Amino acid sequence: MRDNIYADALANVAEFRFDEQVAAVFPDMIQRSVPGYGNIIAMTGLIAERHAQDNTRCYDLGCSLGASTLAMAARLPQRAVQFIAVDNSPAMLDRCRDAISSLDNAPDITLLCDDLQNVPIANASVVVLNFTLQFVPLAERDAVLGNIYNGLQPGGALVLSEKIRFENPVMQELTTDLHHAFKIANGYSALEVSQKRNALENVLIPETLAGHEERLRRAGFRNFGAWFQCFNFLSLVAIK
Ligand code: GEK
Repeated sequence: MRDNIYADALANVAEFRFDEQVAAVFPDMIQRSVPGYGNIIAMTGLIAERHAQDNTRCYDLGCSLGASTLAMAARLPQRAVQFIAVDNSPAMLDRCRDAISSLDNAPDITLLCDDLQNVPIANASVVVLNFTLQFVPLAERDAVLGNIYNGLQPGGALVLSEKIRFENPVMQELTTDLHHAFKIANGYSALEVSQKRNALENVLIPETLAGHEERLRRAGFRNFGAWFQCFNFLSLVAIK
């Protein structure tokens, strides 16, 4: 289904929420809004294949419709890993459950409808945070990363993908403009781009690459780096 949520002029643009309306159009919305999304999901599967250890867990925090979990599961057939997919949006999780159960040979995935901050991470070899930490209040992000570090097995990997901002104003303006051009090229109107930006204003709080690196270090990670970037969208991998 095509994302037309912000196509008509709205008298009041409400704060963005992951409700039924968004869940219904989510695959189209994220493909047309996040440059590199398809690559990041596919490579998440490859990273999981490299780092998953038997008799451990692979977590997908903020799983939406389960794209990252399914990419991991596809690369890890017949492996003794448990997949745990978490999202606090019931609309997303219902659709995720339907999508998984409609698959032939559906992988065994535990779905948790909860705030990811309530989910203890234990015996993990892979943890994925694909475009989710950006929605967690800033003051709570250190605890999320600490929880992940503590729950990872040695050799385990965290994939952290985020929209970022730049300290350098020229780079900030350039990447913002290019991201908007990407959305226009994908069929969104200038009105849709601007109303969506307003809806996300206080909901999606991007940080700089340096901010993410400092947090990873505070959490305990010593080995990490960016493996993908397109404009102001970045993915990091951190190894325990
Ligand atoms: C993908 N990873 O397709 N606890 C649990 N879930 C949360 C929380 C929270 N505190 N905050 C937000 N979410 C997915 C895409 S979308 C990214 C992730 C985007 C959930 C929220 O309900 C939504 O489903 C997801 O995180 C973010 O690769 O829409 O830009």
